[in-house]
Amino acid sequence: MAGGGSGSGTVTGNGLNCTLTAGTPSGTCTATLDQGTAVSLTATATAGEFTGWSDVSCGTTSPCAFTMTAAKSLSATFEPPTLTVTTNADSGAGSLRAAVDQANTTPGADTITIAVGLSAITLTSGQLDITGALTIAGPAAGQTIDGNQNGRIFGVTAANANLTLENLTLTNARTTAGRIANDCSSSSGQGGAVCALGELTLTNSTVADNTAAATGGGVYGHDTVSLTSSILAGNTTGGSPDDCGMSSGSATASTSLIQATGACGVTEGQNGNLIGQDPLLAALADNGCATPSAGDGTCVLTHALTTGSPAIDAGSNPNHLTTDQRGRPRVQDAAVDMGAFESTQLGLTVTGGGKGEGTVTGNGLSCTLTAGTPSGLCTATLVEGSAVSATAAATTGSSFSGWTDATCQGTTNPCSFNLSAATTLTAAFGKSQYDLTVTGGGSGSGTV
Ligand SMILES: [Ca+2]
Ligand SMILES: [Ca+2]
Repeated sequence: MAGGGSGSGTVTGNGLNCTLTAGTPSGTCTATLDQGTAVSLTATATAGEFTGWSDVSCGTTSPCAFTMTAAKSLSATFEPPTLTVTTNADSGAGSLRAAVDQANTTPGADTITIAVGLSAITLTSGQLDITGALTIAGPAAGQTIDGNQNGRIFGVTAANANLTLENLTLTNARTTAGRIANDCSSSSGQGGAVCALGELTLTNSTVADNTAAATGGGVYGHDTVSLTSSILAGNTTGGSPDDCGMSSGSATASTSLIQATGACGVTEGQNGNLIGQDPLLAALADNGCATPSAGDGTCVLTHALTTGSPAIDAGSNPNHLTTDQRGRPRVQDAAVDMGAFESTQLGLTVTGGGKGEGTVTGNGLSCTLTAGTPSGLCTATLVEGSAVSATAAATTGSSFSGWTDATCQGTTNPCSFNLSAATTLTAAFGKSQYDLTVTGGGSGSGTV
């Protein structure tokens, strides 16, 4: 017998009692049988599922039955259990904590996927210990994991374990203990959101607004830390910016942004990295999503990129994700954005009306309208959801007649709204009008 797949199981029958663990056989995996023996082999998954025999005549049928007519080698493939998070509860069936526990006790590498339609997962009973090889990702959408100011989010507590995070936001985690060398248990304080004794890989993820008491406000690595198209920003230690720390060595990063300078030894400009720049993340909020929660209609909470963020269109998409963590298209505008959130750029355009002259300013606009003809900065590109505040002001000799578009009407300034689609504003200015009166003097008569 031989094995395939990354799961585990047993094959029994005709004297065989073979255990297959991630493709490696142990136990009694060979039997010597007489010509013409009727063989019947049963495959049983230890965890996960049996996905088939190498012998096409048996396919996925168990037991696999055949007659010995020659030496025969057969392999059985087992895949690990599918671990899907179906609730945003801290613990219990379908929770991320339960999935991590199952991954830890299942031999071999595991992948946890998170169902769509969950609002943020908020941890209320402390960090999730990782003791094996684990990937946490969303099948179609990512997720936000909120540390609730109540401990770290992930502790990779075994040096031979590793953790890969894809399309996730980690926020609001806080450690309060001091640094303990080579310890990522909840007793130690290095790494506000993640402390990893083993390898840590972040792809298309955002780690923001976490706090460590010791060092590495966002993440702390003892082995290797690899960042791809990810954002570490707004994380602190002792009130000072501190996004990334390592016990030794340096992180590898590409198309990633780390706000704190010097973090993890990554330098500005290499591999498309942006170091020491503010990604202009908005506060954690419901920024809409493709699949709101069936329960209360809310969406996963996200840190939106705001207008002018250097992370916009500066990322990469190594896993060919089709959606961001809101379930919106992962690639919008020129390229994928860094981090877990993909922004949508919308145009804001100003046109004029009337015979007079005036200006419209705000949100990067500096537009002059002369008898309805625009000049200057009359278009701006803003992130969807931006708060627009545009002010119309007449120049001397003109008066503001009002906004005359679908979004704003009347003479109220500023014209304020949240940008949800490409929008054109129209400001009308009239020429001032003055009374000219002629009166007469003397006792004669004439014309003017
Ligand atoms: Ca495992
Ligand atoms: Ca983009």
